[in-house]
Amino acid sequence: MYAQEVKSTGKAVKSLEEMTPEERVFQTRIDADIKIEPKDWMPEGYRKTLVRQISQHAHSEIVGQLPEGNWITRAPTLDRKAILLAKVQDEAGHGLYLYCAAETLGVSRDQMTEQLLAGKAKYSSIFNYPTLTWADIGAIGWLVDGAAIMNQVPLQRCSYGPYSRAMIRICKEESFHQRQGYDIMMKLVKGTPEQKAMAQDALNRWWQPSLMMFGPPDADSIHSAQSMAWGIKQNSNDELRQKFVDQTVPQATYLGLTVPDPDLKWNEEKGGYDFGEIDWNEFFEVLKGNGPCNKERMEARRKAWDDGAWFRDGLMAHAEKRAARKIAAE
Ligand code: FAQ
Repeated sequence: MYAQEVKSTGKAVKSLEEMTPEERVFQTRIDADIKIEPKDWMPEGYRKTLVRQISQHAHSEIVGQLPEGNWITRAPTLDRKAILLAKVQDEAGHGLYLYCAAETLGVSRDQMTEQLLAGKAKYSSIFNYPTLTWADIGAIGWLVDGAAIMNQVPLQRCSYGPYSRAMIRICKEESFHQRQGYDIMMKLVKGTPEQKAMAQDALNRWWQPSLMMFGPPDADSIHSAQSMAWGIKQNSNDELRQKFVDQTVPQATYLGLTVPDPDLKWNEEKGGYDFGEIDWNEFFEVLKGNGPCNKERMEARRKAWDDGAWFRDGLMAHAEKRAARKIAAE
């Protein structure tokens, strides 16, 4: 259905008539909601788009451990520490499922990591912001995981089988992440005036960056039309952003917090909130590497890669020895 709608916008998407016979069979399969599996024929552009998106998604999960990792040693109670540890470990796991899904497209994890470290692959803009207080951990769970779920639930229906299956498991875990973040916020708003102020301050700083997670406005989204025609994306960036705002504003009200947007207003006619202009200049600066923590995040990843070299070498040597022993025994 989307393929048809998007094709009508005429944005870099071939009509069925313009396709080669192989492309036509492929597109017809997607339009019939039949999953594409690794050994199936696929257009090179489809493969490249998936490698780009899945690897960026994987890098985001891995880099996304850093802002919260910053608070593991300073969590206010033993329970909060255990919960945060489990959440950060989940994110490592998500990164691994996603790297595995991308590997089915013929790219190795080492290649993907090299692309990240060379600045050729991106990770989500959101992880370039600092976690200054404990309330930021609540705000990340509530808003960042909330935005991630809004974006990822439709990805469970992605046309590429391995990605869609990875997303099913990831979404289950993200729901727990979102609940734990909201729970932190609940505790803070019921605490002292200083704690409530801390929660408000975190919302003030994380609101706009969370809205940016959905990507540039539809008019500037270079990949959306083709990705929607291929059933990789099910919704446009603006559609998901709107759904996120509509879902999250009542949650802020329940917390007794104020969304930092003077233009936020319920629009009866559209059945959703109108909201103020997002600072897209800031978004593109963060993408260019000029966000508050870009350098720190990349340094951490580079150090982890370099420090892990001996371990990767050890694993390879062990695998080679086992393979040689197996051949000798045959
Ligand atoms: N940050 O044409 P579009 C998480 C880039 S996981 C950085 O609209 P597309 C879990 C985009 O890559 C969060 N770059 O692109 C967690 C493209 O540049 P390129 C990650 C961005 O792909 C929670 C250019 O702008 N989630 O949070 C961003 O159709 C808590 C033009 O954009 C995913 O990756 C951005 N926000 O749509 C972990 C979900 N937005 O590649 C720890 C999967 C756009 O040509 C703690 N990805 N760009 O150089 C997607 O759904 C899509 O890729 C979008 C972007 C929606 C992100």
